[in-house]
Amino acid sequence: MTEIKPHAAHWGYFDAVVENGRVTGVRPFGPDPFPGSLIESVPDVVHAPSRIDRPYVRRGWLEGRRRGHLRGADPFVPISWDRATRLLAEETTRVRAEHGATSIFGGSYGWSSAGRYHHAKTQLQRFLGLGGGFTSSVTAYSYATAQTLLPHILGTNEVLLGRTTDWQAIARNAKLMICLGGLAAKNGLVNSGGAGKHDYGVLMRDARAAGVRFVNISPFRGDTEAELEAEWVPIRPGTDAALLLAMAQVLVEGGLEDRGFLASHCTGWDRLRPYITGEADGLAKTPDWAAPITGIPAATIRRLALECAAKPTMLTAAWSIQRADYGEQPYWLLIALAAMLGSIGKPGQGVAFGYGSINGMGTPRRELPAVHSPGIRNPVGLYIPVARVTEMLERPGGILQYNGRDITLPDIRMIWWAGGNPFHHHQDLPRLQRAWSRAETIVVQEPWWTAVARQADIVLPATTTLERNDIASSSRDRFLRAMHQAIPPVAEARNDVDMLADVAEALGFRDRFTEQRDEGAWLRHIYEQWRLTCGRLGYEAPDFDRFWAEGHIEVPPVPVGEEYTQFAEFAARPEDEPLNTPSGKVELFSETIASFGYDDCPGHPIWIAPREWLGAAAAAEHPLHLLSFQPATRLHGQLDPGRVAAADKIRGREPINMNPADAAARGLAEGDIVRIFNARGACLGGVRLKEGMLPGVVAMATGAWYDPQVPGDPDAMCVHGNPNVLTADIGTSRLGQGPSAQSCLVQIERWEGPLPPVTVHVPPPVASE
Ligand SMILES: Nc1nc2c(c(=O)[nH]1)N[C@H]1C(S)=C(S)[C@@H](COP(=O)(O)OP(=O)(O)OC[C@H]3O[C@@H](n4cnc5c(=O)[nH]c(N)nc54)[C@H](O)[C@@H]3O)O[C@H]1N2
Ligand SMILES: Nc1nc2c(c(=O)[nH]1)N[C@H]1C(S)=C(S)[C@@H](COP(=O)(O)OP(=O)(O)OC[C@H]3O[C@@H](n4cnc5c(=O)[nH]c(N)nc54)[C@H](O)[C@@H]3O)O[C@H]1N2
Ligand SMILES: [Mo]
Repeated sequence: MTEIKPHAAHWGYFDAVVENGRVTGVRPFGPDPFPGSLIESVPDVVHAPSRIDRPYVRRGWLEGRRRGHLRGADPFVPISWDRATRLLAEETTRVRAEHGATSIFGGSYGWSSAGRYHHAKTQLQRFLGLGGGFTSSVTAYSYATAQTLLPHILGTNEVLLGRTTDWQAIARNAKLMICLGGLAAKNGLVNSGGAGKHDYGVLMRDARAAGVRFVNISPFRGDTEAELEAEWVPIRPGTDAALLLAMAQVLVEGGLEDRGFLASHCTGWDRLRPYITGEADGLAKTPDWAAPITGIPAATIRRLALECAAKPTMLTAAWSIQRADYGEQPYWLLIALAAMLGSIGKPGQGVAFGYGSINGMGTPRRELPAVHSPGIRNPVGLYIPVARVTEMLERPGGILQYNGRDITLPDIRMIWWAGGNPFHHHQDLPRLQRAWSRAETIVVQEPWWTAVARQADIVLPATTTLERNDIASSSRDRFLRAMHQAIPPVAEARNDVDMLADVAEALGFRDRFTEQRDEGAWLRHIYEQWRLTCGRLGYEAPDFDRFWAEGHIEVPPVPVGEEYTQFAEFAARPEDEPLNTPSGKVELFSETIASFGYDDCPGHPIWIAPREWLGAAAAAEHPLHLLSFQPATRLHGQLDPGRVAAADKIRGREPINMNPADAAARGLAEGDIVRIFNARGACLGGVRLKEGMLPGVVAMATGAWYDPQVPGDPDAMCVHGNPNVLTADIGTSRLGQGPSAQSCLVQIERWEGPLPPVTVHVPPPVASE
């Protein structure tokens, strides 16, 4: 018997085809003009050999090898759910009693699933919060640096997360769009909370058709698709701040800056201007100064600056630009450039971040919230900026400076992770693995034997979304999806909520955790809460039963012509509609940031050479700049066991994009297996030649599951191609403390040895007690 079940994922809505209790296929969601290929991997991953079939405990943990012991090599002992529940209740009680609530790290960063109720991290944090508290984390790997910076400068993070000036406004008003990092088509395959309509590509092509000229400023030509007919301006990674300063200098030299706007809408121009002209430090930031830094000819810099001043211009940067050393600076300077052009708040102009980073940025939409899961109360106020996890483990009792605060780092004894994979997402994995060993007990909830599950002491098998009912929803998407359970749980997998509810019961707070609602009652509850809010905002959503039966809701589109420009009110009436900054204006100099006294992020934006870049002395030994970008064939590590990711690999290894000249200089050809290395680590990859890569720059997608040749050895090579064995783990600055994955130098050589097998897609060794 064949059944069709409505469902959704971060990579799109789909119908699951179910035969005899198995997902055997998918069908794209009707209204989606471009469903993308990622849904094709769904049946493969749901029934993958790497699914975790039952709870396990690391044998070394049972034998007392805990704090100080490197994880990843010991076999796992299968245990019952009852025993797992008992162990977890005992361990949380013991750790809290002996070391206090802050010794449990529950930051648990990660994308988890699109379903808003069974959201693993949210449920884990509710559980840990109700149980007495935990050390948490703030900000996201995606844009941590900007999230911390932008409230100081523009008083909002909407310019980063949405709602931003929409594509309709850009198409109708702008004539030029400058895109740092391009507008990569593959990034639009995805949206957090699900994409009902992948209209990202359609919208930018419409803008092109309406006459917007695109400029792709990026080391990679492929960061804009051919239809946009963009001018490609190759730039050395990590040097965007220098380019923007030189464009600013051209404007000042020509008297082209909008002095009226700078006076009425900005503060601090008097501090930034002398830095640009060189009056402050004796170094004018001219195009001739920037040319050798950026690799962009001075004439091109000058031409671009003059064109911006002559035409209605939208400025944007990909989120990747701030996931790099001193990533605060290019973002702040892009805002400064928009301020100098006086374009902030003008129809379809100004500045916003991430049009090329995710589906739904700039999609015309009403201001409606997303359905969200129940809230979290953490009685412990302690948190770290998300990407400082290794440092937290390494330096208990130490001070971490962050955004004007001094955070005393906790002594972590227990790590509990659900819905994220630090052995995918974190930088310098060899260093993380060493720091990770400081915990006494590590708990991981995962559907698959990913690297983080292999680095755990207690492994809890979670269901996938196909095995439960849920609601997919995102404020960046006009659709809402009923996710119907398609199949029974695979093997002994259980829902995250249910496993936590059982531990809560053993600890005496089950009813407070579940609020005595089951899955059905929770879905009805969070939906009806959302419907109430929508009603107040002027949208009448159908009741829950109708929504559930029909499988989705489409919120009516914004009428054509009703375009949205962010900051329009502020631009028109700065006195009455001030920004939420200390001055009420755009802060080109921030007294607040200056007061922190950070030399790595002073009071106005500056050029600081990255620690690792092509201009650094270290480039002599490791002469290639490695960019690690978001994969076209997966969502991070998710879907890696699926057919789409497998088809793209080279002899099972992640491809590394290289300019043919860099390959030839090393005697390499398309399809060769190479070893990519630096002082931090090494991995294998497969050569893919790309004419559109700036020479000296190589690029590898994230997400091939970390597969050390010797499990448990932090110095072992990853045989599969996870770039995070190579990346540096340093906060962008003391302000943002974001990840700086994009600042990374490497060398590449042919792999001469026999090709080690990739073993990470089958379960690790199992043993008896
Ligand atoms: N070098 C480098 N590193 C990067 C980046 C980069 O550009 N370069 N980008 C960074 C960015 S922007 C991000 S957002 C991060 C992403 O990092 P993550 O969000 O940690 O990556 P995912 O692979 O999506 O991890 C989600 C995990 O949740 C699991 N999961 C899925 N559904 C469920 C569920 O229902 N229950 C439970 N318990 N688990 C579930 C999946 O199996 C998966 O292992 O990576 C960061 N890392
Ligand atoms: N298919 C797919 N889509 C995704 C994701 C996924 O895993 N798969 N992940 C999603 C997530 S969590 C996020 S945060 C977003 C991230 O969105 P982004 O951060 O925008 O994505 P990236 O692919 O890391 O970077 C975009 C491009 O920036 C360019 N770039 C890198 N460094 C520099 C630099 O120094 N200067 C300039 N000018 N350009 C540079 C690179 O060539 C790269 O291709 O993507 C989302 N979209
Ligand atoms: Mo992200």
